[in-house]
Amino acid sequence: MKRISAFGLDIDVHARRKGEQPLSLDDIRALNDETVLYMRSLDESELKSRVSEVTAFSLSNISSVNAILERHGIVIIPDFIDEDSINNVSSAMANLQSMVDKFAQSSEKFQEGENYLLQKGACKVSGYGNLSGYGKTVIQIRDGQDSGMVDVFNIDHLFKEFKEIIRPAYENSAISDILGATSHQLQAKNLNLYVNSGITKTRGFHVDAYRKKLKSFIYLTDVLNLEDGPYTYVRGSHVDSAYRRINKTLSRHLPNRTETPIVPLDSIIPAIARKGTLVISDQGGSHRGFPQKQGHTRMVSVMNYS
Ligand SMILES: O=C(O)CCC(=O)C(=O)O
Ligand SMILES: [Fe+2]
Repeated sequence: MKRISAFGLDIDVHARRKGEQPLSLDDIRALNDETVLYMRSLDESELKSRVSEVTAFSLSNISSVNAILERHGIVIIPDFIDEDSINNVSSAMANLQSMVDKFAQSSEKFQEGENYLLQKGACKVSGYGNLSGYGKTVIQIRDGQDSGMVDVFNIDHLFKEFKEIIRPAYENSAISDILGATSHQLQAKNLNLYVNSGITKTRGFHVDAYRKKLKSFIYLTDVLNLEDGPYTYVRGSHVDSAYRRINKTLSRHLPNRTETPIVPLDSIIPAIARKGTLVISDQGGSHRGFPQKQGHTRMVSVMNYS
């Protein structure tokens, strides 16, 4: 900081004006909240047309699916698994939901069984590596920016329906072909599940890392409008751009270096889609879960690759 003296007074040239605050997570939240309001102002046909820009109606043409993924950083494939398969996992989903509800209402911080650990926040196990390598299904109710959202790590350890129906769907050779065309030798690893029930505040736009990182999601419930809390992606944000550089630079001033609140509004795509839809997404681009309306539930399975 440069100091100059004049009339016997020392003045900081770069001093903040009175009342000016350093950049904080509240500022990031304010920008994200405005973006949410903008999205809510769009009509249904505009939202539909955005979704269609990144939709592939068949998996059979691998190169066209791959072209969408490479160009936009996301591809949406409706009817990836059939209704019967989803119905066959629905009792597991209901069992899980009731385990979570009971635990959420209890005063316990964690609860452990032979095949599972339930915890509030990261009170027993923390860090992605430890959670995904725990050897049991870990069901965690998040605190912090997505308070109340439930992550289930390795859901296929606890529920055989996920092992017998959902994991094999991911191991479908068409997905390997799509992923193989974009990244070499990706292995399906942890099968996780997100449960959002009336999560009205969610973390804003962020990248998981500033590099290519693929995840694929299968919707297990219908996500028919913004109120259901669609996975939301900024198309084209996975590659270098002015937005990406600005976000990267500003987030250096935050405790969390992966927040990306500055996004081109016309490129935001809420993945509004029916259950059974597959979404393949490069998490190196800006994305978030859209905040839900009270009373709405979303369940989505997530395959991680390495
Ligand atoms: O809840 C969502 O849809 C967003 C999840 C997310 O940020 C992620 O999977 O990296
Ligand atoms: Fe993320």
